Formats: sequence, structure tokens, C-alpha cells
Amino acid sequence: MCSSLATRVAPRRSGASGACSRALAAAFTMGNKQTVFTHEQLEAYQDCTFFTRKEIMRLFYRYQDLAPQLVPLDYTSCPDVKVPYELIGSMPELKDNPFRQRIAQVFSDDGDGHMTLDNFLDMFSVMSEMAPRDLKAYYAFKIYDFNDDGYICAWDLEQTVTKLTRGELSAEEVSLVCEKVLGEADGDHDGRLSLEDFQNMILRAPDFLSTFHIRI
Ligand SMILES: [Ca+2]
Ligand SMILES: [Ca+2]
Repeated sequence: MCSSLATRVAPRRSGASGACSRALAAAFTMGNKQTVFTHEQLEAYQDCTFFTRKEIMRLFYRYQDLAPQLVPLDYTSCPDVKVPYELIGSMPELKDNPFRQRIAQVFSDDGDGHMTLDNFLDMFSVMSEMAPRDLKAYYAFKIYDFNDDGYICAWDLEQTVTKLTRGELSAEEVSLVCEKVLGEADGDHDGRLSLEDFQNMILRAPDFLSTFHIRI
């Protein structure tokens, strides 16, 4: 009753005819579509992100669409491809985000904002509504740590507050806000925020995570 194709695709399903026709239908659907990922690759992406298979495919096509001449439709042999920051940063989800360049830098392998597909999926995963607050806080900390020294110093904080308020505060007002934030959040009084200081601060000032939500 099962065709040899269906048996090959689903070798464990040797029982009811319903299972066979489902396997056959799946085989035909697969046959009609370009194979982008192997089964293992898709499983791995599901394990490493907060996305379903369908969302991963949708994001892949978004990525591919940014640079169709650069990004192949077959990823089964893990091509070494990066999409330039200029294209990533112009996506509707990012183009109005004052931190878009920092975000892309933090999620890119070399810190230059140019992204592999893995980087791209990671970024969207962390920024998705499914990502827990602690994970977002971890990446927000890295993004606000402009000089990558593992701390948010007064200068980092000034850049952050200026961007968060989209330039609507005067320099004086920014300084005041930063002083207040440092005064409240700098638990060990070393004049800068460690990741731990920052995590405590997020509890009181959740606005610091507000630019890290993207609906895909
Ligand atoms: Ca820093
Ligand atoms: Ca501190």
C-alpha cells in the first residue's frame, strides 16, 4: 500500500494506511519545495532560538530577500555568507531603532554589524516577545556598553540615555538622568554599572529594555 518513496521518507511508519498517506503527502510537499535546510539544521535552529520551524523559514526568506544575489536558497552546505549592515539596518523592524547599529554589531561575529544567517536568527530571537527578560537584559547590557569593556560607565550611559530619549533632552537633562540612574543602580559604588547592577536597575526601570522588542 505504501509507495517506496513514502517508505523511504518515513521508514518507521509501516502501520496504518492513514500514516502512509500522510507520509506520502509530506514527501510530495517536500519534493515541490526547494530544500533550504537539512532536517538536522532546522532542528538545531529550533533548539537555539525561540522560533518555530515556520518562523525560521519566514526569517530565512526575509534574510535572503535582503540580498538575493548574495544569499543562496540552499543552505544545506552552510555557505559562508554575510549580509552587509547597511541592508540589515534598513529593515523596517530596525530602521527607526536608535540602537540599530549597536544591535547589529553585538550580534555579528566580528562586531562589524555584517550578519550571517545564524547572527540574524539570534538577533531576532533575542528581540522576540518569547525571549525572557534576563536574556534581553544580558544583550541590552552589551549593546549599551559602547566601548565593549564589560561595564556601563557614565559615558556609555550618556550615549544610551541620549538615544533612548531620541535627542529630546538637553545635555544637562541627560547628565541629571545619568547621575540619578548611577546613584540608584551602582550597587558597589565604583562609578559604573556591572551586569549585576544593570539587571537590578532593569527591575526598577524597565524602559531600558523597551527598544529590544520586535514583532516578527
Ligand atoms: Ca563600557
Ligand atoms: Ca558598579
